[in-house]
Amino acid sequence: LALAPVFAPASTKDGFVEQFLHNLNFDQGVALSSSSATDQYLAVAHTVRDYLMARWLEDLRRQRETQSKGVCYLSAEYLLGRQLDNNLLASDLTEIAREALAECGISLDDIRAEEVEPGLGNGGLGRLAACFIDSLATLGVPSIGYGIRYEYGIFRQTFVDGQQVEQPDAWLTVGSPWEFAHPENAQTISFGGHTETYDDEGVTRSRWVPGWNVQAVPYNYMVPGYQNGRVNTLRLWSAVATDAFDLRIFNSGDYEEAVRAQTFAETISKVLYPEDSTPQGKELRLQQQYFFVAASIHDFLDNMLSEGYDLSNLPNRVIFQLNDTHPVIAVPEFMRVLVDEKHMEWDAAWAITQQCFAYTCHTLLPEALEVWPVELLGRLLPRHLEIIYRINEEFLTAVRAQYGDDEMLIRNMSIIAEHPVRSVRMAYLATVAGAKVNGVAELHSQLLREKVLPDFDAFFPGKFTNVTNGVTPRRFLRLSNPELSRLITAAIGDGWVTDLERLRELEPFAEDADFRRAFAEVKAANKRVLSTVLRERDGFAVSDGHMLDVMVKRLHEYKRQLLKVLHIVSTYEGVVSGRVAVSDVVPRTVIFGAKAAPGYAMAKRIIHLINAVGEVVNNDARLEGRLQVLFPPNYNVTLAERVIPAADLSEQISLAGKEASGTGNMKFALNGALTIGTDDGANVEIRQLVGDDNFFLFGMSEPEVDALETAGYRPSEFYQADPQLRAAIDLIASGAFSHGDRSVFEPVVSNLLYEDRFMVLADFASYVAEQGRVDAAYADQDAWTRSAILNVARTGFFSSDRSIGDYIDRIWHTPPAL
Ligand code: 26M
Repeated sequence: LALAPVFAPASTKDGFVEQFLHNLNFDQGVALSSSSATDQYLAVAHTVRDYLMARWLEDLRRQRETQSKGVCYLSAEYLLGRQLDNNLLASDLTEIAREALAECGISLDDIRAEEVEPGLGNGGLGRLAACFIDSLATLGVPSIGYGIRYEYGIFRQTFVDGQQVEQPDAWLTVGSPWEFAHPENAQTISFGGHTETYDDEGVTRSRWVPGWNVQAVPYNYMVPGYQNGRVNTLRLWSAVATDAFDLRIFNSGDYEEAVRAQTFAETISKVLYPEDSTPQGKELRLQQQYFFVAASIHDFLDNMLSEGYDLSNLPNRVIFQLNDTHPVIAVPEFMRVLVDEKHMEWDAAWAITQQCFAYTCHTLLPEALEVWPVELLGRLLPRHLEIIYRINEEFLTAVRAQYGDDEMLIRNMSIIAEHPVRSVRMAYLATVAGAKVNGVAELHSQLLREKVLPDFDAFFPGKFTNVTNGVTPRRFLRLSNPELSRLITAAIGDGWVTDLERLRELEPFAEDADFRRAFAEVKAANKRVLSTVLRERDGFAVSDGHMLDVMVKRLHEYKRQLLKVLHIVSTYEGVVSGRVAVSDVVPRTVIFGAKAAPGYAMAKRIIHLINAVGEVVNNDARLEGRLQVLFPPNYNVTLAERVIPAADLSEQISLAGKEASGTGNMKFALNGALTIGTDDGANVEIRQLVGDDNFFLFGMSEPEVDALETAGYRPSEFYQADPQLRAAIDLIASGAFSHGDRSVFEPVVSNLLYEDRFMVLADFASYVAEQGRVDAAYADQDAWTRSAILNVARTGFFSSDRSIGDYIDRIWHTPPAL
């Protein structure tokens, strides 16, 4: 009965047409002749879904039935991007769909444009999670992704007078055809209340008496592997009120209050927090975190374990991978289930927990490390706070046993910080609890061990490891750059799509003049496509024949968009002051894309400055159109897929030691852009792989940054000593980009001169000199193309398939694919 055959449409044009028309009629309730583009998009999506369904149901069943070890990837963010194209590619239906729709008088390209991307993430961390679930499915790893189904994803960015204005991202308004709600599998998640002890046949136990609860309703998303017949699951939780949301009000019978209180529960999954580096310690954010990890853990324990499962075997059955500290509250929740609910001994439960979790750190910035005030945690999750205290006590006892009563060491290693307010350090909790802790690039992992958590590295030998990030070659090469994909496949076959190291076979083609010509034509074609997109999307006119110089990433001071701005201003100033002949300016179009956290005032000022500089530079006839600055609003995955394949130059210019890895850097190199970058994050590994001749390195190294910091950094000295830098800063300060109003960018200028935490001024001269080398190199187009080809050929290492392989070898030890 359970094995009743599942219907799958025929993988032919006619099969697709039939299913499409069926879905248009029966799901959308419209005839083809009266259907809107939205109807058509939804019906196409449902059709693709129908092809994948049989495989999905089969994989869901297998994952439940096999008791082999699997991965639960816990992430508060998944920045998925559009699904239709990806799912068509994965199921090898793209051409069939195109022909089928053409027969109905519909263009597949028009249909694609209808999809609103699910932007359930901020930036690198969320996009990494999306790449990882793609690789997990493609590699056939038993796994499930767990997260939150935010009703509003990352805000839509608009510019008003050059300043960022945020709009809500109502991505669900036409409904999402890729999700399946399962209210029958909802979990009840509790909050608040108090704890108590009780006598259980002579054993004193603790229990949590919660104050309120919400329902967590799972929504399943298909995650198809690339043409391998596998379909994994992404399970995102949505909050709905229970009948008895606030247990106190419910019991008192205050009906109106009970109804009013219900809407409150549903705020939990309402909106993604748009910060990507500075946690604000907001109560709702902690509610979100506990909400999704508690639901996920219970979902796994309830549905994935066989009857009467011996919990001491859990380490052979599951590993929960913590994507940064956001899901770390899972650790005390898991302990609470084992000890309070399953009545396991503390020591046994802790031994299991320490094998079932692993933690990935994504930062080095101290302000980005999450801490939760004890007051807040104790109010929301009183039992979890008790458990954290006990974990800490036993940990510190072990530290004392090894090192004696070194009070400074104990304070430094304690999971509980005492200042400025008593708080739980989530990274420390994750490090103590995790079987492994990994950084996301070689340099980052090294600095994590040596600078951020050295005491923990000494205390837990072998716990720290590295897994360098990667990106999925399906979305970021095969789909986003179809022309380059065709060229590569014509040269070396199509095995690279799932075995990206095979791009190495392209190396000899760098010496082939015909191949170089074809490669350059692809780049030019991609620029024309981008130019059309930016004209239609934003009304921009992109000049022909320019070097396309791109800096796209979240706006943050450490990423140093300001360094790029100073370079632009300096070039502009050179021409208008007569220091440089305009004919000597190598024509460039600089493209920025960046969202600022809404509460990050300096980041927003920098956005304003970029727009203001663009306004002036783009309209000054003295530049003869040789320098263009474009800042399309609302940079997202969809735009990334257009910009990256068109880029000549990739800007990866963070202060050394601050960017954990970067993943945009990998996407650009894979698409044949050359990088100008510092020795930071994964740039280090990119440069090692592509070779010094094919990478523009500048700036201080991390040890040099460290030395300058120690010696005392005074940015004004750099300003005084460098006339070119002085002229650029003076021009901004003069009001040249703010209609003569000196006050507008005064905070930016002052910050650079008197603080400059990320040493923009110290690296300015080196950056400008290296940009000179970029200009010179670009003059020899054929040599540039040769370098670009070598970048593609040598960066196959950065496939997320390789990253996942490393997680399996170094951390998860999961068996090979089913
Ligand atoms: C925390 C608290 C409250 C609200 C939001 C947050 C938060 C959300 C996202 C904090 C950090 C977040 O992301 C950090 C991030 O994206 N880090 C980047 O991770 C990438 C993948 O590993 C790296 O490539 C980048 O270098 C790193 O900056």
